[in-house]
Amino acid sequence: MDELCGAHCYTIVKPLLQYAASVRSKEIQFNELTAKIQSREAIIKTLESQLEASNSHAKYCLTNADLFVNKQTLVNNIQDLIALGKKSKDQCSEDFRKKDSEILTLKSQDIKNEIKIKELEKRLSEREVEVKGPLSSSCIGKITGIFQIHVPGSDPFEVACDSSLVDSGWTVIQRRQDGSENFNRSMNDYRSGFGKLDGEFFIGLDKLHLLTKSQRHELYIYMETDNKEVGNARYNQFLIGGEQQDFKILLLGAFSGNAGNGLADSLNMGFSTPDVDNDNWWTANCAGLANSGWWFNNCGLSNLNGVYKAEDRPAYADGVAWSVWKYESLKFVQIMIKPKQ
Ligand SMILES: [Ca+2]
Repeated sequence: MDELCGAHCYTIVKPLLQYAASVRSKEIQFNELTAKIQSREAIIKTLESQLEASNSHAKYCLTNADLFVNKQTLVNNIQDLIALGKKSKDQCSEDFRKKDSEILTLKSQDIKNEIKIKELEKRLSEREVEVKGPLSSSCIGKITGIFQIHVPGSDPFEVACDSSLVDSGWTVIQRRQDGSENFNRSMNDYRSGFGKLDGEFFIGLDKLHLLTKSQRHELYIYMETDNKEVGNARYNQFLIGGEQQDFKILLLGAFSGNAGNGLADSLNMGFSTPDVDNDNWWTANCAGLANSGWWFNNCGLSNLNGVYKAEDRPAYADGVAWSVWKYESLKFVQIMIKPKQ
């Protein structure tokens, strides 16, 4: 080059040539570097690919593991349930045994309680007797109303007490007031009694016998006419015999009152009904003619169980009669007894 260019040329060209040589060297270096980079990039891609593959595998493995865990959990749960079921069954049997035992205990307790209740009721009843005294045998001390009394020879029974019509303590044995009750009845009905204690009724010959036999009684008959006239007949003794004596009036004692002694010929007479003739009329039955039950003689001066006459009240043979006082069928009658004090 020195020969071709001489000194002058050399001075100019030499730096250019040196530069070109330098550029070539750089190009080589660049190419080498580029190749290196490409190689690295290829490696990176391979690695990335491997990594992805690895991730995918890991995921698959993870899913399987999860499934395994889930399956195991399910198996465990089922085993738990089976165990629980078995335990429950055993527990239930045990519970049933316990319940049976408890029921038996309760039943036993219940029986004990029942006995205790009965004992307490008995003591309460005794206490009531202590406080109130024994069940009353009459209406003495009672206000007007329905009360239970006890008379020897009978279970306690209810009676109508009247403490307002005359004075206090009367036991009502018969009442007529509106014709609501039929008094044309058999001896059986008159023996056991009929009607309503707060309305029209007859107490019954059996009770009347027991009451008047239990202690000495007096008799009061209260009567009202259609014109509101008031009559009374009072007897200071009253005793009715038993069935074997045909429920005969055994005692009447002394009479007092403004209505006359309508029972004068009934003393010592048995009770007659349409089906049982105990009267003194040999050829007929007064009770059958009067459609009533009463202590008829031949036939007599009274018939307070006669047929109730609602409007027209002449004293027909079968009316509610106390003929020694009024010759008409009465509007209101109340027959009462009271122990003598
Ligand atoms: Ca007769």
